[in-house]
Amino acid sequence: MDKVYLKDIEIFANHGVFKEEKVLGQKFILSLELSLDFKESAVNNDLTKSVHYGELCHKVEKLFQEESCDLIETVVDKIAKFVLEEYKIVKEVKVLLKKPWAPINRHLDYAAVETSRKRSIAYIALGSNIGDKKKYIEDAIVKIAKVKYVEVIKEAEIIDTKPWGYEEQDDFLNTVIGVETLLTPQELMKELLSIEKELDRVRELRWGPRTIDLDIILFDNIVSNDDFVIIPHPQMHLREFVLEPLNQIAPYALHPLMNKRVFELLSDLKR
Ligand code: PH2
Ligand code: MG
Ligand code: MG
Repeated sequence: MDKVYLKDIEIFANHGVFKEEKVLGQKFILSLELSLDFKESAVNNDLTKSVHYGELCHKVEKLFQEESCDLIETVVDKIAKFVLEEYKIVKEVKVLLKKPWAPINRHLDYAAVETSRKRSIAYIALGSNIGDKKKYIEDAIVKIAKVKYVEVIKEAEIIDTKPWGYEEQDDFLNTVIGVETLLTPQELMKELLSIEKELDRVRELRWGPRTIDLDIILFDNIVSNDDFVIIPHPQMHLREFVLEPLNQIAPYALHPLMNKRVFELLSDLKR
């Protein structure tokens, strides 16, 4: 991947936990590393297909001084999200912030934090089998689209399906959507759980009836065993109600553990 760097920009600002830091201010040293593909801009000598680092530097400096934060962690996260929102061509950004005058009663070169954020593609499966199922699914999609740093980019058809796993329950409506997001899988999962709550979800029976179920199916090519979000979804390859709609919007998406594309998983399952 190509890179654009801004290294060691000196900015005076008022971030800090202590009151004195907010009043007096201090020197900060900020560095950015942007990952993008600027081949087209290079070949055509065209700045519009890359990132103007001068403009970037001034915009970031303005954001940096706009408000005072207690934590430099908050500052780097804000800058990383800003860069990805402002420059669609940037795929990933790393932000390093040094505080050489950190008032901790010691001599030190600097205290610093670093973070990175990237643009990710995730697929979310939606299911409902209680009440106005279609409305629950549509409302969930509207709510997902309103989440900050989440954009719905693809929607499959809503399909009727027979209950899978626990069969003594009403038929389901299911679909899958694709989103582009700056959130991590954990952050996205938190948002989905809160939307489930807003849409009357109560958890009683595993695989039992629900107003709405929102599951992250795939997230880039991430494999995660995190208890809170397991990715890929451990049963996705066994469920036609997931693979069928997913195949409509992302037939070539890759299952990173099975090393198969969605259309292959679907034809394997149907056989
Ligand atoms: N979800 C389950 C269990 N069984 N069956 C269908 N048809 N659709 C679902 O969304 C579904 C299910 C647990 O998440
Ligand atoms: Mg589920
Ligand atoms: Mg679920």
